[in-house]
Amino acid sequence: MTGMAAARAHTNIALIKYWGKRDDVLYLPTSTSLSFTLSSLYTDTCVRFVDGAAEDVLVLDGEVQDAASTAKVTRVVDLFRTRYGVGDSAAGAAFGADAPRVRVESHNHVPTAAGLASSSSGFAALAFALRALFEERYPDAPRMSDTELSTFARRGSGSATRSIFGGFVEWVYGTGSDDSVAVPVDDAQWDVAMVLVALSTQKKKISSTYGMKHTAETSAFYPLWREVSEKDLDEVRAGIRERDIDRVGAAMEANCMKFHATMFAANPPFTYLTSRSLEVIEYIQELRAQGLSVYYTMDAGPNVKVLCRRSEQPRVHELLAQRFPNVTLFDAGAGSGPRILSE
Ligand code: 2P0
Repeated sequence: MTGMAAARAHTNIALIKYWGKRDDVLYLPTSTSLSFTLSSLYTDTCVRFVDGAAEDVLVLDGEVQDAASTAKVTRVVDLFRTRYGVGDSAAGAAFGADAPRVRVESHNHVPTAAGLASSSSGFAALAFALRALFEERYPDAPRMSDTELSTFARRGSGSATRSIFGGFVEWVYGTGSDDSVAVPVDDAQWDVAMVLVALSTQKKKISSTYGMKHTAETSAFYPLWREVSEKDLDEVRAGIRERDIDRVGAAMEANCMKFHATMFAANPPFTYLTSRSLEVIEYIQELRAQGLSVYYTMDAGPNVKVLCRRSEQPRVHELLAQRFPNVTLFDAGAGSGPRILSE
C-alpha cells in the first residue's frame, strides 16, 4: 500500500459555453455545454494521505496555498471521504480526528487563471487521483465510474466535469446532481485542432464564478441564453457527426459571441475582451476569407482560441506568429481523458 496516487488531466475549451449555475452548492449548470479536450495543456496532481494531520494541504506549483484555495480542494476531498464511508460532509458535520487528510501537490502545464482553463484540468486531475487513492485504501467500497467521477470533479469547478473525458465532451444539464455528468461525444481523431493565442497570462480581474453569477442575476439578455445556446449546441453536434469543421466552427463562433453579449448586457456591464482580442478576431475573419477553415472563441479572458484543421495547423500557427510576433501561441490537438501517472 503506497498511500499515494498521481494523475494527469487535460484542459478543455468550450465550443458551447457554460455560463451560470442553477445551484451554487451542487454546481448545476443553467445549460448544457460542449468542449474540446486539449492534448498539450494539462495538470499533474499527486495526492497522498497524511495520517494524523488536522487539515488538507494544497501545494500548487511548489507554493503552499492559502485557506481559501485549500477550502475548494477540501470541498472535493470531503465528497470522497463521504463516498468512501469515512465521514459525513453532506450533513455539514466535521470529520473525526481520525478521518484521513490529504496533501495535494499540483503542477499546471497551463498558464494559471488566464482564460486557458487551468481549473478544468486541475479539478479533473484531483478527482481522478483521489479516486485511485481512496479505492486503494477502501477496496470494499462500491467502484466509481468515470461518469460518477465527473460529478465529483464538477463540485470543484464546473468546467472540470468535461475534462474527465477526451475529444469532444458534453456536460449535460441533467435533472439533478447525479445526472449532470460528462458524456463523451466523439474522440475528435479527425482533421480538427486548435491554436491558442495567449494575449495575456495575467490572473483575471473578474473570476468566472463571480462573472457568471453577476451575468445571470443582472443581464437583460440572460433569459435568452439557455434557449439560444441549445440551438447552437444542436448545430455543433450535427457538425461533429458530419466531421464538418466549418459547421462546427460557425456555430462555435455564434455561441461565443452570444456568451459575451450576455456580459455586455449585464448591469453594470463588463467584458473579458480587449482591443487585442478584437484584432485577432479580425485577422481570423481575414484568413477565412482567404480560404482557411479558421474560427475563434474566447472565454473568461482576452485570449483567443482558434479552431482549425489539423492539416492546416502549421500554416495557421505560422500566419498568426507573423501577424502577432509578441504573442505566445500554443498548438493543441485532441487530448485524451485523464490517466494515472506511475511513480
Ligand atoms: C466554459 N468557462 O464553459 C466557460 C466559458 C469560462 C467561460 O467554465 O464557478 O472555472 O468554478 O464552475 O468552471 C470557467 O468557469 O467556474 C468556465 P466555476 P469555471 O468553459
